[in-house]
Amino acid sequence: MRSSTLIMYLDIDAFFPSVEQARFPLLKGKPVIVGSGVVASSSYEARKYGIHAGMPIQTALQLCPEAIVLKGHQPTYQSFTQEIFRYCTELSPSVEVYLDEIFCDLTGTPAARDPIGVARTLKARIKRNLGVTVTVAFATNRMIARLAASRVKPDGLVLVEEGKEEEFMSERLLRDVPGIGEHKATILEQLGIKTVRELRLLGFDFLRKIFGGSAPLIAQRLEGKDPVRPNATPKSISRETSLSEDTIDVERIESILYYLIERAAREARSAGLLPRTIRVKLGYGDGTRSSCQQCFRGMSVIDQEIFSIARLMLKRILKRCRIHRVGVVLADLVPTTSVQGKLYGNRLSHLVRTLDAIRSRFGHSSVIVGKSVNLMRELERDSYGYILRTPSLTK
Ligand code: DCP
Ligand code: CA
Repeated sequence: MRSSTLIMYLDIDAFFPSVEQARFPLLKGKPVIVGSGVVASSSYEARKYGIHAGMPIQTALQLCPEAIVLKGHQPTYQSFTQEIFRYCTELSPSVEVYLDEIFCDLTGTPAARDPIGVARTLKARIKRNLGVTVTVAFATNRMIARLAASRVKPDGLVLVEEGKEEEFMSERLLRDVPGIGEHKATILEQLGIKTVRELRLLGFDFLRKIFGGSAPLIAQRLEGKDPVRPNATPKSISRETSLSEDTIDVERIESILYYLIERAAREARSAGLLPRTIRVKLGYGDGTRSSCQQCFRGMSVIDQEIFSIARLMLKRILKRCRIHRVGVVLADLVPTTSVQGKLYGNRLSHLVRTLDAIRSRFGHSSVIVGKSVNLMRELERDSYGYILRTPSLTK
């Protein structure tokens, strides 16, 4: 049996639209778009027309007027990944899911003896039981596995042999290397440096000039190594959602804002982080946006305290125009341990901590408080909470 790490990476092809095509066979072979306002994902048939995630649906329909547009249904999508997660746990106890991506550590398991055979069986099982195709890649680390999968999509299967990581990496485009980012990749491209091989030729001093303190990490990645930074602190925690119908009803917008704050603040509390800045973002039916940012004088991760500031910010930026999207960002996060003083001492903080404890056992929507009550009749709920129309983001 091989002794080195073996990671299996699995990604569902055209996730949202594939699930819709599996649920409604009449959609098979047709250009399908899932999204609200903008394309969240499109089927491979729609991608042939140049349609891609993030594109306004209006533009997509100009490119392909016969495309079928669906709003999507998050709980159904979740049940598909849960089922695949279950299959993966039969192979290894170490399985992590990120929306439609699964990392499964097969190191030392019986599956590691014949990964390709195991993957073929798994792919067939998923196709038969769930009606969707997945791409599977194996490598000695997550980065290589993920990059390898992106090259063989859809319905792909690939294994990057141990010892071939550096060679595999040298052919990759810089913009595909995690940590380099769109902006730096564009600058380097303008200098005629497009691939990992080309950048490595320039040596570490050049990396230092471009990437500063991140240069050692980038250098390792360019060599095909993927040093995992344990528990890296996120820069911000965001929650945002588009509305099923645009509205000018301030009470409704405030309720949604309150709920988004509840969700973001709960994540900040569970990560032991305190935001120093809060940002409120609005998107209007006519495609325009406005946002407002403010630093806290005293820091807080208490829902009601954040909301009382956010509400004033909302009033400042609200235009007399129908709202399509509401978002909140908690930024400049600092660990609670680095902050002096009694942040958790008052009655409100006692309340949120009690709520956190109940919700972590019974789900977010087991208790509905504050302005979220106003959403009860309006939004669908699962045990996790009201269903946001956009996946939550932590950056
Ligand atoms: N998604 C979204 N908004 C985005 C990008 C993605 O809501 N801006 C959702 C819809 C996708 C799902 O996340 O179906 C998974 O994202 P992927 O990037 O894996 O894209 P797909 O699975 O749709 O396509 P691919 O076949 O390229 O993996
Ligand atoms: Ca996918």
